[in-house]
Amino acid sequence: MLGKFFKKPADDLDGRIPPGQTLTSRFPVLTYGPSQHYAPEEVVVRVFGLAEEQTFTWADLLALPQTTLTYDIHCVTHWSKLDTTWTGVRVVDLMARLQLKPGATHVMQHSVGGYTTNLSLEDFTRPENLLAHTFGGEALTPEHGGPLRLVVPHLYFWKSAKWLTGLEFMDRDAPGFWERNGYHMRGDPFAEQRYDDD
Ligand SMILES: Nc1nc2c(c(=O)[nH]1)N[C@H]1C(S)=C(S)[C@@H](COP(=O)(O)O)O[C@H]1N2
Ligand SMILES: [Mo]
Repeated sequence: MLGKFFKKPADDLDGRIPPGQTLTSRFPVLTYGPSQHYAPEEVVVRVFGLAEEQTFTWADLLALPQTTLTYDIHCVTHWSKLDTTWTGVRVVDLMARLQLKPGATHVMQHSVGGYTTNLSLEDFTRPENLLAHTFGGEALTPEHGGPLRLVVPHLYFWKSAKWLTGLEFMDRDAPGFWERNGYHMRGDPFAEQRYDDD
């Protein structure tokens, strides 16, 4: 069959590119303030708030199951990148080690440098979400959030904190850094939830 030698027709992408987005093959860096630079051995993710307090070091995280997944990412600044491949600990595999307290409905991601971003537990516990340390088979670079970042691909990419240091479980939704500055509380790219009046 000749067909298999041809590239997929462009219309195979139907449904993958959210409204208002343009494809890029580059990987733009978007950071408010400076990139953070530190060694993997310095990584600590602290779980607090409405969960039994726990900390995960780099070694603790590497001892958990490691998963590699490929998916598309979408930035609110109108770029989308298809088929990005990430390796790390699935959020659901981390969650299996946590003890949430009654009433927990949301989580705030905290980063080195003070960046924060909020998610509902429903959005946080999707099976594809990763605490990622590897991108495209290589250690995640500092500019892109290495040694460790979250990746929540079904929402705009500001919902994926780079340089993750904390997961704070909460009994209500609360705005993180960009959400306090006018971005949408949820940020679904397919619904174009860019700003809080969208
Ligand atoms: N700690 C931290 N995480 C962050 C940001 C940031 O400024 N600081 N920017 C967010 C935004 S707006 C986007 S689009 C993505 C960009 O990730 P990238 O630089 O790897 O493309 O990271 C998100 N996570
Ligand atoms: Mo962004």
